[in-house]
Amino acid sequence: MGWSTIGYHCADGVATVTLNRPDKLNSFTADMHRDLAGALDQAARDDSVRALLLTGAGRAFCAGQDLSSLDMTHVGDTIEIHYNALVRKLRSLPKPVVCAVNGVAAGAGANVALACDIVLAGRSATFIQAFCKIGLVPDTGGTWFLPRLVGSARAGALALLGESITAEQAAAWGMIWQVCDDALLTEEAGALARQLATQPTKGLGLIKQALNRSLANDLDTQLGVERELQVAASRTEDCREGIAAFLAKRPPVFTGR
Ligand code: T3D
Repeated sequence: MGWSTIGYHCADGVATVTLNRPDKLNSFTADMHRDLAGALDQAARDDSVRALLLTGAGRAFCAGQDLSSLDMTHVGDTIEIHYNALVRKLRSLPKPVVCAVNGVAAGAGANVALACDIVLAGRSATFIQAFCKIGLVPDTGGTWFLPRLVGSARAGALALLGESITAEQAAAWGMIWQVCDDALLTEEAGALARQLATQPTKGLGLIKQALNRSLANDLDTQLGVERELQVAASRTEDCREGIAAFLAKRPPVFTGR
């Protein structure tokens, strides 16, 4: 597929996407954005892919924008075409996205992780809203995700101070799902993604949609959303299989349809 900055590997229903510029801590260039977008599109199209695992090569997850290739004359375009598009792709992918944060996640790198559905981090990983240190504003959804995940007080301090927090702190604050020993991160994140890949994929995609929409809705509107999405879920083959298996007291076999 010719993606020089991204690793892409499919097995057991899981597409593993690896940010692969380890010498520059997997920081984003325009090429890496294009490669990552291509990989996400490929995973979205491929029905045999039923979960996605995003991680980084080497000692970092991602250090955000590659500052040596930042184009100061087209910042708005870069944000819209690359970073905003990436967040939208991750959020709207109708399959679960697990993020394995294997090291430092800084700037847009931290917020890419927060845009994923379930975030695991190695114990030595750190999260840094590095933007304020160079006179920039958190992007890649950071100002939207952070207050919702950790509350305004912590979001404010993280964004204004740009201090590094540990994976354990991030988990304690509800910013991420779990911390794993570094040596076990790949195995545990892989097992989680493989488990998700055996589940009712369409139903999981609809759950993502419901949670995304809830963040902008009042309760009454959201009850309507749940009704709409439950009707869609109830019409899937996997829903029929789940109920039949329960009633027959046997394990379900979900196909993702
Ligand atoms: O238009 C637009 O694109 C705007 C969008 C902006 C989105 C953003 O993400 S802005 C925020 C950009 N990111 C940062 O400000 C973080 C910069 N990096 C760091 O603060 C530190 O590197 C880390 C805290 C992430 C890690 O520190 P440390 O001490 O573990 O590693 P290091 O020695 O600083 O970095 C190792 C190498 O990676 C080094 O290269 P060298 O000297 O070995 O050749 C370093 O320059 C390079 N590197 C790290 N981060 C970046 C980078 N190179 C380019 N861009 C980076 N972001």
